[in-house]
Amino acid sequence: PARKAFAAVDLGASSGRVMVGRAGGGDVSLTEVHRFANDPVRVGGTLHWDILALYRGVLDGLRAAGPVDGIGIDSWAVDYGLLDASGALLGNPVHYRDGRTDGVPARVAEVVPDERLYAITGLQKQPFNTAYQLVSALGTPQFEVAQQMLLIPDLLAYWLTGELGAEYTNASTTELLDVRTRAWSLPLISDLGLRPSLFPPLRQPGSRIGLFGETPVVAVGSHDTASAVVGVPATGPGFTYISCGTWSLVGLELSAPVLSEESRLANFSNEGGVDGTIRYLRNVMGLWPLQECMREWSLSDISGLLASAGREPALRHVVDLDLPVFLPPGDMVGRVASAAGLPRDASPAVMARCIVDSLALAHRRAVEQAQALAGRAVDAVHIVGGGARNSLLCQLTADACGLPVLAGPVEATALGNVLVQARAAGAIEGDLAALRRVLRETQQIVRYSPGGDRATWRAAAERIA
Ligand code: LRH
Repeated sequence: PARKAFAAVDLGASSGRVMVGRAGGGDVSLTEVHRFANDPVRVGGTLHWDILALYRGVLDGLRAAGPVDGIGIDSWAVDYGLLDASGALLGNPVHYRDGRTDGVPARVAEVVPDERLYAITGLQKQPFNTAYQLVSALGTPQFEVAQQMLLIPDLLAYWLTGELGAEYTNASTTELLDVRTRAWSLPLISDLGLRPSLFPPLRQPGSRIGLFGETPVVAVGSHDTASAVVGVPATGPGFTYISCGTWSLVGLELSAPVLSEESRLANFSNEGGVDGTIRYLRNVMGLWPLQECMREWSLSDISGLLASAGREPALRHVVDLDLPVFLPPGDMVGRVASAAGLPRDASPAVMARCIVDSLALAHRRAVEQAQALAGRAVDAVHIVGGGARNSLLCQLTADACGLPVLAGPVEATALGNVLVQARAAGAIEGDLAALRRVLRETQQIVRYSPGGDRATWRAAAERIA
């Protein structure tokens, strides 16, 4: 098939980019054409996304991309905008790290017990799930007049095309979708006191949304993690992935959800993947604590910091990064130091070492739990996303898990976005295995063999158990 060009819009928690991917036959390549900051803004005590600045970044990027055969948009999950009856946006979307959902999960559990919520949705319990955000908005003037709820990529696609819809993989993170029927759960929506008419019809990755000018806008795995999992260059089903950036999303690709009580208690999520797969994964705190510490130290050179962290003794200070105390922004240095028993003015190298060691331990725990809960053994761990560039973290994750780590591509999300568009446009053919073969043949992948002492890692893992 002839090569075609696609624009991949990929919005992350700290920046957005527009990439142009060229794909055809057995080849895919990417060029970044525009990158812009994503700086949240606190207004009236609430942390918001600056959605119009993001939309401007998207428009500038699409202009820089020039003529393309398609446009696909992905972003972080769970957050949304509300539209009024005329289609106008009601207020700025709220950031999922805002505190407005404090106490909401407990209140919801009195109406819909956690066991029932998990049996229906299969979703991890996170205070920022869309369901909890919407419940926290109940009764506000804005919510009273809202007619439609659009997740972030669906909102941007609506502005580009005028078409309303909810892409399935991202909708699966709302905690309002039935994991078995893969449709909105109307009983759950009404038990939560929400109006079913808020939720637009679902659309599947690969379907056409509409036109922006003359260019088709195509639904991709619009949840960034869904696109990242498409972008994992795995050979068979026996792999674990870690989509590592602000978050580490650690898990398996399955054909059916795991809904056991053990799975619920371990807070594993069954999110919707491309081609009907289930992304069985756990949210691990990821590079967020390190990014926040760097912001507080006014440090921007991560490779220098990691080099000095690499010279610090291993596993001296470890913390359980999955504790909810690390979720919100603000005084991350103080919170990590106090959890680690370090002085607040410990050197950045010591603190960074503590965070990276702790993240490797959190990866180990999630990799082991995923296998045990799903009853599937794996022989390799794929790290994709920005974290694949962090060789200290990749090596420590290999050591901690006792498994080889295959690192790369860094741009798995944009590649997954482009591959799904390319397949819909007929430029590439085949199932996920075929798409991944293209990645193995074209992308750089670095292998880290497990080293270190098993007993030392086991003992360290017990310190955060
Ligand atoms: C990663 C991510 C993750 C969600 C979180 C809100 O960017 O989409 O999968 O849990 O953001």
